[in-house]
Amino acid sequence: MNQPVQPPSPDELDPIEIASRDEIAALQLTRLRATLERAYDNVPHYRRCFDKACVSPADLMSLEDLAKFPFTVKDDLRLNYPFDMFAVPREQVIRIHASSGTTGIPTVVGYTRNDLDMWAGLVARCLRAAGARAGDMVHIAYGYGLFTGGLGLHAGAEMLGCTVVPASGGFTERQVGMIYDFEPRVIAVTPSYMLAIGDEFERLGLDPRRCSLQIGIHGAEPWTEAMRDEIEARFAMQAIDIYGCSEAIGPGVSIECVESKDGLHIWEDHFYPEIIDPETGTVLTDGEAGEMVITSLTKQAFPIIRYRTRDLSRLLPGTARSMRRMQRVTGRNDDMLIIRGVNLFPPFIEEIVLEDRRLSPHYYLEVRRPDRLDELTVVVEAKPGAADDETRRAAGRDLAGRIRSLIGIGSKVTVGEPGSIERSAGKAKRIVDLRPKE
Ligand code: DLL
Repeated sequence: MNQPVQPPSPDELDPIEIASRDEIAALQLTRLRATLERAYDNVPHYRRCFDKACVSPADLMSLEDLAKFPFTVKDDLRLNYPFDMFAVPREQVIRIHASSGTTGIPTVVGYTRNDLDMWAGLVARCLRAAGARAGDMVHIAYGYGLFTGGLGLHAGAEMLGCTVVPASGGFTERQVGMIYDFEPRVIAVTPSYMLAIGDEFERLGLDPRRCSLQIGIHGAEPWTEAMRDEIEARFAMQAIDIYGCSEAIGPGVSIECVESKDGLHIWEDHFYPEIIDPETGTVLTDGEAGEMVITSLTKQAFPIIRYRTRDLSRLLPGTARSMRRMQRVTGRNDDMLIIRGVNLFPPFIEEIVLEDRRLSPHYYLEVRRPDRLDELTVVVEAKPGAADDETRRAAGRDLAGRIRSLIGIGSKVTVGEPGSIERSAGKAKRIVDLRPKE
């Protein structure tokens, strides 16, 4: 049994978390107008794009009018590298974060003092929704540095009044030692690195189920319900999904509430979410699946208008809070593989791998194109009790069979020995694309 975690009582919440939809919408409209004006008046890129699309902030009469405004994509940030997307003089920017991306030019984001306070407040709200409270110890194993994960969680946990252990990623044996000695109640870490920490517990002869952790705050990469079950079973704790991207702010755009764990409540007083058809850009209605687009409502240094995250999700009505939920991200547009015409995201494979008790959740997908046809190899590890050659071969055959019958594609499967796949201390790399570049 996982340890029960008490959710916050209504009087512990920010009033807006349980405000009426009308109140939320009214606040959003005022803030959205101010954000469009701030962007238009202070960021030449937005002024050019709005002018080109023949829209001005005055055209926003309702929230739906946002659809008239142009999207922002990652390349816009690269073209304005490093600081041209800032809406305040650089001297007022007191923090920079950046993500490296795959193309070389990083995308840079900036924060005023107000932005950092607002962000910390939102992350504190997230931690509270996950069941953390003042006085808890929080072990942070997201990377510190230009990545927003470590410092973002750090400031929020401090604001909530927690004892923060800024462990950062890596040195897994030391992580286990600190968890064992300090007895934190909460850990914040990518789901894949949580599993690596679990493996390390076992390698050291310790039972992760008996450790002090009751709440895991997991995000920064796609993961599945099957992975949640695996983490919760191994650590006897609540594994909570947290979402964010640096362009929107970092971690803290949305999180699941511990009492419902039914999708991630988006903090709609600070972000306006839309789901669009990734092909046409049309705004879809709530409930329909598509690409998440985020507009910031309160950021000063780096207002972001209709940012195409490339994350696939859908918007759902509020439950534990009045703010809408987003469904767990099922994948990223740019992580989609098309194998002989079938669209495939790594989480599909993750679910199938985790059905098999002989296989560990450490895996990646290798794609080659030997004869103009894409070929998929799933590289996965056997669990310690199932590592002999024969069991591994049988598990590989079965996995290939399940992939063929559930997804409809042929694949090769390599089942390696336990520990054979390199662990990442941050976001796991799920795709190794060996196809020739076009
Ligand atoms: O990953 C911020 C973050 C840090 C979120 C810690 C949660 C926890 P970036 O490095 O800019 O920022 O990467 C953002 O990561 O567009 C998604 O593709 C992916 N991502 C983030 N959270 C989740 C999640 C941080 N819960 C990109 N589920 C996003 C699936 C996620 N994917």
